[in-house]
Amino acid sequence: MQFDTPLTIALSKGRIYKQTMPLLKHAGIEPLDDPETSRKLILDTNHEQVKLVIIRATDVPTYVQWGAADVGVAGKDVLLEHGGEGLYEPLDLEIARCRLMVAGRYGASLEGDPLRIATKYVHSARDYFAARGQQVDIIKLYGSMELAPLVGLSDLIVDLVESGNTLKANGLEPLEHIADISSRLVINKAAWKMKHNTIMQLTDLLKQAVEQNR
Ligand code: PRT
Ligand code: MG
Repeated sequence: MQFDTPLTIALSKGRIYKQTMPLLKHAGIEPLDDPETSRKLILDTNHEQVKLVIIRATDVPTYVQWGAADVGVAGKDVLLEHGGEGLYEPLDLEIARCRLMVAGRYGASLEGDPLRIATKYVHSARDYFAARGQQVDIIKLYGSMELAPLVGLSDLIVDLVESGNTLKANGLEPLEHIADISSRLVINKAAWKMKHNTIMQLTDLLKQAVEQNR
């Protein structure tokens, strides 16, 4: 495709970058550096007008919301916490799939008043237990949630589960399914208007690539 306007794409390193690359390639976009080996935060591509910015997964919606990037790729888990303000979310890229789940020690109960829940996903956890009509105390953590029930910090955790191996290795088990998670294409609302043709074309090509991957 032809890019007649500058376009900045926000991505995080790791699984999202790896799984987005083949989709971008289908759209004719290829980075000139590898973020896993380069320390650059702005990567040039084979199109002079197209740049990739490499940031933390949780920062992608913020960059796109404020227009620092025109488009981005973010996990639905991250979007649920961000709230989606200032963003369009037109396409499920069907990559980096996992499940948001309640987990605890083997045989842990979901009863208890109030239950203590340790999680990075404060909003999703609160909404889930509110819908069940259950009183909970949410303890915000930034990582290693699996530790919390083991040391008595919480009764349960809310975390992402893929294979289940991380839970198992720590003597925990999944208890309740909250949501299926995959990564989404997100678009800044102003860029969607100003750069409509370019972003529409990109979205269509990514959609084709997603369909071919099924
Ligand atoms: O790692 P960092 O702190 O830099 O940021 P991040 O964890 O947000 O980034 P990254 O790249 O790890 O995750 C980016 C996105 O990938 C997330 O926002 C999810 O949408 C998606 N994703 C898909 C996952 C997983 N699968 C996943 N398994 N993100 C994290 N995990 C972790 C999970 O938190 C748990 O610790 O892997 C562990 C569970 O995996 P299993 O296979 O043992 O069940
Ligand atoms: Mg991680």
